[in-house]
Amino acid sequence: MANLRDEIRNGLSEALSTGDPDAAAALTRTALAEGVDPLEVIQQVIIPTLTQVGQDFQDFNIFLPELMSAGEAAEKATAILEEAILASGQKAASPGTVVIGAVENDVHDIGKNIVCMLLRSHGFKVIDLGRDVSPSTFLDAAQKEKADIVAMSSLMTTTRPSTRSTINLFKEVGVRDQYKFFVGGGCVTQEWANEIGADGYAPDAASAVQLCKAILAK
Ligand code: B12
Repeated sequence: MANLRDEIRNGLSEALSTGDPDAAAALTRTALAEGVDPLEVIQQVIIPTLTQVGQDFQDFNIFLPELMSAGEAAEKATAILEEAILASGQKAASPGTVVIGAVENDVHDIGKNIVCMLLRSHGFKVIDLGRDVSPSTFLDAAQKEKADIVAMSSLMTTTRPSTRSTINLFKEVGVRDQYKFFVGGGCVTQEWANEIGADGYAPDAASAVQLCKAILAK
């Protein structure tokens, strides 16, 4: 795999932070055409740039319109990277079925989408429920799809409690033990996972795949 050139790294980072989806798409395609590993683009450019954008938003250096256009540019770049990752993925027998979504009231889905694409590229059957997913939607999908794992993404302190209410709903109907529950996303930690009785937490998409594989191997 080729190295990511500084010119592309800086250009893509600039395109994301200024919210230029066309430039972001063009630079992402150039990186792929030069043989750069799509995961490298995610880890070296997309995640650090969005982290900085989030910090700038929090510090009032930028406002909602800028945050939104950065999000749109990042969505465009990750969609191109997703195609590349899926195209190169080996089609092995599925290790299991994962039902995944961004929890109720949370519309952040860039990170969840990266988790989905990596799980798919490792052969998992992934049922992506999208964003703002209610506890009952998680429950219905897990039962219908006979899922092994229910994975919840939460990016905001205000939506984090939905991870707990989702697990609680499964408990109330007496099916909690039929599934493994994983949580992730910016505002979630291992401590939070322990507190709500989830089976695991992962800080990034690559470790989410390892977590899913490890739990199903048990
Ligand atoms: C882009 C963005 C947006 C975009 C989202 C576009 C989209 N389609 O996702 C838009 C503009 C829509 C948006 C809106 C808002 N946002 Co916003 N947003 C961000 C930003 C800058 C980046 C998020 C992101 O994509 N990160 C990159 C991805 C790759 O990282 P990630 O999501 O963490 O995912 C990785 C891991 O966490 C893990 N992972 C993720 N999910 C899962 C799930 C499982 C099961 C596992 C195991 C692992 C895992 O793997 C991923 C890949 O490695 C963050 C800042 C930040 N630091 O996160 C703020 C941020 C999350 N937003 C914030 C806020 C406040 C908002 C708004 C309320 C703003 C407003 N006033 O309207 C709205 C809320 C909308 C809603 N109801 O959800 C705050 C939340 C603060 C808080 N304390 O909770 C943040 C932290 C910014 C800040 N510092 O203030 N936002």
